[in-house]
Amino acid sequence: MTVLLQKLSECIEFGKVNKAAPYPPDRRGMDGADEITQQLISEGVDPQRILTEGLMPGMERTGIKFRENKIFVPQVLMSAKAMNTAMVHLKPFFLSGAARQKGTFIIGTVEGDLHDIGKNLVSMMVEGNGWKVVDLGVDIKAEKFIAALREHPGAVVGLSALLTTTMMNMERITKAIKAELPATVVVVGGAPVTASFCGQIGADGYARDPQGLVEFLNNLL
Ligand code: B1M
Repeated sequence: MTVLLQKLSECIEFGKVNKAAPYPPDRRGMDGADEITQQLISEGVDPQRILTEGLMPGMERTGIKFRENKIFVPQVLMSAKAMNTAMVHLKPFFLSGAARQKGTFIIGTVEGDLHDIGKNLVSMMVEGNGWKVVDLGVDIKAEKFIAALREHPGAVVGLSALLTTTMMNMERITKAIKAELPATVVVVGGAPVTASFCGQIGADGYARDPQGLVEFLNNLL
């Protein structure tokens, strides 16, 4: 079973979705995340173990390689696709409460900003690391973040911005969230955002990339 979990983590790392998938070429015809996850479930392996010993280590290696520029966006997307395929089989267990997630992370691209490629990558990596992700989408105003927080008390909030103009909206959103729900942890990121900007606007954390965000979130636990 340990061997299968190891194989599953490699499917995530190398983006092997299922047996029929032609990618990556050196794994053509081999079982992918889809088949291996189903096999593990049918053998009675705890879904929590499948997540923490199979999926998460694979996604973590992907995050580290992406940070080190050893792989690029398309490879991360393939890892995320493999991850999502496996999660389809695990979700019923999480929804029924048979398996635990680390916490809830609410993310959105801030008001005025329509860029979502990086935000989606971040969402997938955080989900792949065992967090429940509530992705609000793009052009999100403070009120929508606050409404989501009321629905998911105690969640961490992530704000993404890609424009030097819209990053300014992060301050208003952070302040509005803190005014309503002061204990909320707010983390910011996106190409123009910096750690010093994060400090200036009163956010709690800055992450440069998905792996940095995962590390920030895991440090909160
Ligand atoms: Co626009 N765009 N764009 N764009 N766009 C940029 C950002 C720009 C740098 C291009 C340029 O001029 N060189 C420029 C911004 C300049 C600035 O503000 N200084 C720009 C502009 C000006 C605009 C418009 C204003 C253009 C116009 O209409 N005149 C317009 C704005 C629309 C709006 O948002 N209101 C616009 C529109 C668009 C498209 C719709 C065409 C499209 C977006 C499609 C989409 O997202 N669905 C688009 C794109 C694709 C880009 C570029 C080319 C690529 C952005 C991207 O996806 N990068 C971009 C130029 C560039 O970067 N080369 C550009 C890949 C992605 C993986 O990286 O998003 O940085 P990134 O995410 C990273 C990190 O930043 C981090 O992790 C991710 C993965 O590593 N990260 C977080 C992101 N969010 C995080 C949150 C975290 C932590 C980490 O914690 C919460």
